Amino acid sequence: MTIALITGVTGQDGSYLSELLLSKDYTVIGLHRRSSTNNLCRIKHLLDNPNFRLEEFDLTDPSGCNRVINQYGPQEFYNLGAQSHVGTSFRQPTSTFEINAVGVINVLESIRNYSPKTRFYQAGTSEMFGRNYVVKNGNQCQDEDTPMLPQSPYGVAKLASHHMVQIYRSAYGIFAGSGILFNHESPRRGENFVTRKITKYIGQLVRGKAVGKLQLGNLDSHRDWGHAEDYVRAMWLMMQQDVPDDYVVATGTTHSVQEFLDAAFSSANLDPKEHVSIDPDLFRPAEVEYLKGDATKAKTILGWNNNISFNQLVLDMVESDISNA
Ligand code: NAP
Ligand code: G4F
Repeated sequence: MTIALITGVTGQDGSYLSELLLSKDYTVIGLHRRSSTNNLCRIKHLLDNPNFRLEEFDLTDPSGCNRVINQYGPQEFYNLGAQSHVGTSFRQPTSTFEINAVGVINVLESIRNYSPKTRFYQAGTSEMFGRNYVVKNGNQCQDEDTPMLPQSPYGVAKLASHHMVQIYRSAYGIFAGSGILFNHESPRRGENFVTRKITKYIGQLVRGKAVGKLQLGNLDSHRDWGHAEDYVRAMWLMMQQDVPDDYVVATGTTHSVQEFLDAAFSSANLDPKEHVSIDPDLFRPAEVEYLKGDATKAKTILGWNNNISFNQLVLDMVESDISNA
């Protein structure tokens, strides 16, 4: 049986990736931080699966990294753990860097020293591009060759780890690759990301439980939003190749936050103008204005495709939040 270790198993992507790997008969070791409250809600349906096990782990603890790598000698290691909120990274730059950059070095060092055949996936991000884009056939977009100029402490930390992955690949021959994933959402998305914040509020509104108006920040930025279920498939495909590499994973379409807001409210027959107000405190000190990925390389080499459209994604999230409100 193939053994995979997954950091960030309690998060959105960790839960979908665990399901995917279990469906492929992997043994999945979910690495999670000790918490004073129960944060296993996204994976509670997996806890009785005999091929799924949890181990306590923190990316900032090198000896713990050594312990799990030594204990399991996994074929694949998916590093999805991160302080993943861009806004928070402006308020907590040091811990964001510790987790998202130094934490990655901790894992790479453990693999290099104790299990050099382990294949390593790093959760890279379109946030690394910052304000940069290229123009292809008259289209503004980002691909693997677009220069990276991050605009947040989160983006800087992720770019540092992106470079580290490339160093461990070229200097030590480790099978390591970064997925440069553009925004991906789902009903399991954290509640303080803009899409889920909107759909959760709609659920409360429909059920008569909303308190006050929905407070939002910048509605003009554009994101390339896909569905997390589609994106974890790309992670797995990357680890099955003969040669490790980095890949952009994106839908190739972009929408403003305003467009997501309008689509979500209209799917519930509601008008956002009556329910939304702008809070200047929610604007970031620096913003990534425009993201639209070109995933040609992932489509050509990995055979990856996104199956779930923007409208289906919006509907999936709104319906789930109405059912669960
Ligand atoms: P998420 O839902 O916020 O999950 C993050 C996970 O990281 C949680 O399980 C969290 O554990 C864990 N974590 C945080 N600090 C840790 C530490 N010190 N040690 C070990 N684990 C730690 O994020 P996601 O949306 O699933 O994203 C997964 C990864 O992809 C992240 O690295 C993110 O930066 C990256 N990414 C996401 C997107 C996106 O649009 N979703 C796009 C590009 C890249 P707790 O439950 O204990 O907090
Ligand atoms: O939903 P967001 O917080 O996602 P953001 O900043 O794009 O980051 C996400 O995607 C990255 C990939 O590019 C990941 F690496 C990262 O881990 C995370 O998953 O914000 C999206 C946009 C921003 O422009 C933000 O300024 O929405 C704008 N926004 C407007 N009002 C808001 C809000 N964002 C949040 N979180 N909350 C608001 O009230």
